[in-house]
Amino acid sequence: MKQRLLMAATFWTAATGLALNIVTAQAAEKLPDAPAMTAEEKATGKRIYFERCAGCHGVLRKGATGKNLEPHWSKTLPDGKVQEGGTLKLGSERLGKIVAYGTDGGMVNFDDILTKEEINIMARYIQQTPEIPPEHGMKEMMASWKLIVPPDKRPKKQMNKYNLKNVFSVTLRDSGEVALIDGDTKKIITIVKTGYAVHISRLSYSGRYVYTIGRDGLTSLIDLWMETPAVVATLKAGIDARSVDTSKFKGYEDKYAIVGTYWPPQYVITEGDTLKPLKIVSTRGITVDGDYHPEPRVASIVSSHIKPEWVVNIKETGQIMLVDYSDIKNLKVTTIESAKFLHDGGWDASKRYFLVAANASHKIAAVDTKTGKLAALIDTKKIPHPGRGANFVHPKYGPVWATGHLGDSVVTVISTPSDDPKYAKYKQYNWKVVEELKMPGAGNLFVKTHPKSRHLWADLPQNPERELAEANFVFDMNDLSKPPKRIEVAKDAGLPEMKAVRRAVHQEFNEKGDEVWISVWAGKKDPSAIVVYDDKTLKVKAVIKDPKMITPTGKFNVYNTQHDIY
Ligand code: DHE
Repeated sequence: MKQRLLMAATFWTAATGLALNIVTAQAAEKLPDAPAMTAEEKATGKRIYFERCAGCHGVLRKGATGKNLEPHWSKTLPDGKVQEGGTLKLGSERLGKIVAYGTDGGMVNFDDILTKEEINIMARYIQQTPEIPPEHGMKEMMASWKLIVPPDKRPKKQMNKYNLKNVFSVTLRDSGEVALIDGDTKKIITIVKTGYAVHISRLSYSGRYVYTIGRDGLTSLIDLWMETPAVVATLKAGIDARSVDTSKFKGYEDKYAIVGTYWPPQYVITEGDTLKPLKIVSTRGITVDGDYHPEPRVASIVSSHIKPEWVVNIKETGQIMLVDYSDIKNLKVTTIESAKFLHDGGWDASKRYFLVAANASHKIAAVDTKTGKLAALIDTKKIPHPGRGANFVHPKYGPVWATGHLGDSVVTVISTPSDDPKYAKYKQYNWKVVEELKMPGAGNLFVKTHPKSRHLWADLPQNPERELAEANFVFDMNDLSKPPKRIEVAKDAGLPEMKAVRRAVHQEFNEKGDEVWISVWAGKKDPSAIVVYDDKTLKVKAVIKDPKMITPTGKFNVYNTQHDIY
């Protein structure tokens, strides 16, 4: 039986199978030429690389959470020896096997996603010199900006009868769309065209506008007040992107948006209600180790509630930037050193501290947005991946924030500070890992709870075992010593058996905090679903299915996203 991968850490940490050689500089061997490729094959390789590989290995292929995939690379070690490696050394046959079957070190297998011919193309493509994609400055952004409905032509009040607070913005990954679903009736309100494989949706302070960001950098602004909510502006902020947020501080409500891009490595500040680009800031620079990096990508961004600031996390440099938007002509940025490679994260319950995964360092970095300093760098098990994490009051340790792990079978629980005198006795635990809740395997992507819930939900979509990837695990916060209850999400969805794993991914609470929505993410051509559970009884309340609902993944409840409730 083919193993999807031994460690579920995989899809984030690819291609450890690539050989390394320690040699002296003089002994460097002559490498073969890159294999021949037709223009058509190169175009296919380029597309697949962008869709499947760039997220982990980087556009320049210098590696991040995935390995370096340049044809040849070398670096000088502290003892003066030169370490060399590269795809040319490995050759097409070996690379083809790595792409097809993955490696023990974490590279995911692609033989169930790509055809044999595509695998062969990829094995040859990554031996070619990486193309440097074009820059995307103000000229390109202005040319791409589309103001479809100007603010003065938009409604002055809500023109529909939906309970907007309980609307869910759902990523339909492979169709390049977002479905807006009425959380009360569970009916699809509308499906709007967006960028390719939207990563996240974020809300404006007022809750009127949804901002989505496609992997292709296309940012879309959706007005929920229209009779049928629709896209009112778009901006191509770059070529490859994952993050967007808005200004939430008093006096700046709905005024600005910020879009972070993987390529070019930069962020752009735009008008909040039009997406007109105002200022672009490059993130190229020096890593926490003191080396220059040409492609430090913008990972998570979050908007402060206590200052006119965004927390912008730079993946490859390990630097956390506090971007003060009170005067964007004279922009002040505080740069906080943490660890590599910064990825996703969320607020603690007080919304003073932002906790972000430095996944290659197996650490969580906590920033104090009040003092503008690093509050803590906490060692965890392998590859923390919190999504936005989960805040709750632990029966023994008080206020805590939790993260799951791609690389280990635990949910890590970290004590967080609180100004509330009733939690003063827990101060001794602050920033310590107070508990590691046992999961049945590695491969977690998201954990979720709600202030009104006593349940902590955790998924395992990247686990190699189908049965685990298709389920969710629910901890009872009143007694965390009990093993989590297993919820058979894919079975509950009532979908037919299929070749593709029906991954149960990403949980989101409704506005009231009494329902949990989980996506069943199958193949592009397979039926998918969202299963809605009653959070108290853990019983199925509804299954949302529709032929138009293709590959649902992330779900963002308007109220919870607007107020950062998790
Ligand atoms: Fe994500 C959040 C990057 C693959 C679903 N993902 C994030 C964030 C980043 C990121 C930087 C934080 C954004 C923020 O808060 O501002 N994700 C990446 C990648 O680089 C990676 C590893 C590879 C890639 O090529 O994109 C990747 N992510 C995935 C998926 O394959 C997932 C499971 C399915 C999908 O839709 O693509 C996926 N990522 C998500 C979701 C969130 C997310 C649902 C938001 C979680 C939340 O609750 O806020």
